[in-house]
Amino acid sequence: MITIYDFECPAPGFKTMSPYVLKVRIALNYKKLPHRSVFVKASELKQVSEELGLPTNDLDLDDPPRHKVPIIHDASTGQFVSDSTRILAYLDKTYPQTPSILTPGTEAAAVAFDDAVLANMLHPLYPSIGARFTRSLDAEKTAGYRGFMEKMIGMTIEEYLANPELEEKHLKSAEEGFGVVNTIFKKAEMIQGAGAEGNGRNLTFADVSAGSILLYIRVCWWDNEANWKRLMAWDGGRWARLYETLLPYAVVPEQ
Ligand SMILES: N[C@@H](CCC(=O)N[C@@H](CS)C(=O)NCC(=O)O)C(=O)O
Repeated sequence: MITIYDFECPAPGFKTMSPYVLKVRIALNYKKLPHRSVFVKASELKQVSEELGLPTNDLDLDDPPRHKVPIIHDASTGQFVSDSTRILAYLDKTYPQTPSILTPGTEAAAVAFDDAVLANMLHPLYPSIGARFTRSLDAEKTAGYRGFMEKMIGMTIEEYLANPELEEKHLKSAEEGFGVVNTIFKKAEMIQGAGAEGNGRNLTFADVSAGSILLYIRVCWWDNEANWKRLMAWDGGRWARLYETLLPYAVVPEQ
């Protein structure tokens, strides 16, 4: 049995939200590997990790390294593995009878693609998703998050949301950023040949990487249908199709 450590998700109707944990959840469900989830409050992660003896994430090169989610414990090998991309590689290697996601030898390409997704799809939207997520949930549930967001956008959440031109500017630059990643997918599909996009083929690392960001944005905009509908129409509906493909794999199994 594999145990996956995750943050408690405060948005009503959703159980999980971290884009990095979602990458691993998608892989576990896609591979049909039995697993259980342990949910930890973000504010308690360090203390809980130290109590449970979970290692820090060394791959992010933080100085000093920090405890992060996702991290898994695999009872069948006794191993702890941190960092979403390394976990995907571990699952492919340890369970070779399951469909693979990260082709050996393509780790550098995977890291570069992940970086492109974060820079172009997530970062331009941070102020909007952060502000709306924090505004719509009670202060206790988002403790620590408000201060972080306000420092990043340089004003209070209320000031940001009272200024629709600012959010419009961020949505426009996100649309451009999504366009950059759309072009990467399009070129890959041209190389792969006809029928490369869609449900008919196996999931790729790129699907999981970009899709986990979509699932995260959906949770952050949980009460903001208008922005979500707008995003779903970008790039000829590519993101709507990817979201629909990945949604079934984002489930948290009952335990
Ligand atoms: N590169 C890591 C990033 C993990 C990450 O940043 N996780 C966040 C949650 S979304 C976290 O645990 N943050 C705690 C911290 O930064 O102290 C991965 O892909 O797993």
